Amino acid sequence: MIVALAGGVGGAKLVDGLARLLAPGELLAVINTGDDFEHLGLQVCPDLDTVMYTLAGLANTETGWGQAGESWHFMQALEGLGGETWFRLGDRDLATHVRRTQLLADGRTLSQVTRLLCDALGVRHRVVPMSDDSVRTVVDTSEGALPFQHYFVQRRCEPVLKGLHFGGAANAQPQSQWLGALRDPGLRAIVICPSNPYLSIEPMLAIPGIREAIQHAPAPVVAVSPIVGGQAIKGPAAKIMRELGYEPSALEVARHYAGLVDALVIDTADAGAAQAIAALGVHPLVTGTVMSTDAHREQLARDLLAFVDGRPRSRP
Ligand code: FO1
Repeated sequence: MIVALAGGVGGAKLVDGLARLLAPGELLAVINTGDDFEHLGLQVCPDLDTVMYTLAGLANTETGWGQAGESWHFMQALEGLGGETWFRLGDRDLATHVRRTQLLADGRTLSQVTRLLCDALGVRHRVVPMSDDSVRTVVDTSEGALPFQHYFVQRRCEPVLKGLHFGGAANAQPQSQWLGALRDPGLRAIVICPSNPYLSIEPMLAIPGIREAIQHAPAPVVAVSPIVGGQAIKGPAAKIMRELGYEPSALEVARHYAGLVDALVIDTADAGAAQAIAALGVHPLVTGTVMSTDAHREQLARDLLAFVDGRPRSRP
């Protein structure tokens, strides 16, 4: 079993690459829910939806969120009624939020709802939230504390980021399949996908018991750097790293994950950092990590699986 931790568009692409190589029973995609929020009375789960739409072949690859080929009648009509339209909800995407909100209101867990939505969209691989409990990322900025989507979308990440906290994480239980997989002797590897370490992966690690479960897992842990050549492929990772006082580089990502991972996959553009990364006790795996095509997604997944199968865990 491969357990892949992901959030956002970069993570979804690697999950897709892994899903193209692995049978549904061989992959568990665990998704960040810190970005979730209630909006217009709807429960919105952006990272779960990005992965689900990506695996269903419905994702809008230009924006990295929502569905391709959307219509926007709901947004236009809502604007005419004076409603909030800063968070763009396409007509098909809206159906997902309405259906999820209804199923949750009927008492189902987020895991059960996600499975029902995946089944309806023909997604056979397992996609689960990091927890069925509420965890909400709050961004401490120069303008005070902002709920994640207000920072990320409404303010377009402009306020200077001072810090992050994950409301509810301390009382959240890890999703049951995830915890079980981390303890399973048949675990093949844990993959930390090229998502924003601070925004998408940290909320998962903030859930009690998760860091320890990963550290004691009977399999190699490999992360993929979301920073290539000092830049994030998409999203505010580089800006956030600078505002947190870190230089946006693959080496800094290695420092961030050192102690938790056996290896870090870096792009050929960052091959010069390999020695310094190795000096941290993190094995550098240099390959192409920019996934512009489906073939790139599959190739990165293939390189990663070849690496993990050839290398037992080496962390202390
Ligand atoms: N991101 C934006 O920058 N603008 C939007 O209007 C927007 C709408 C949206 C609707 C549904 C959804 O699932 C995601 C949406 N996102 C939007 C992206 C979202 O903020 C991010 O995907 C994650 O929260 C960060 O990875």
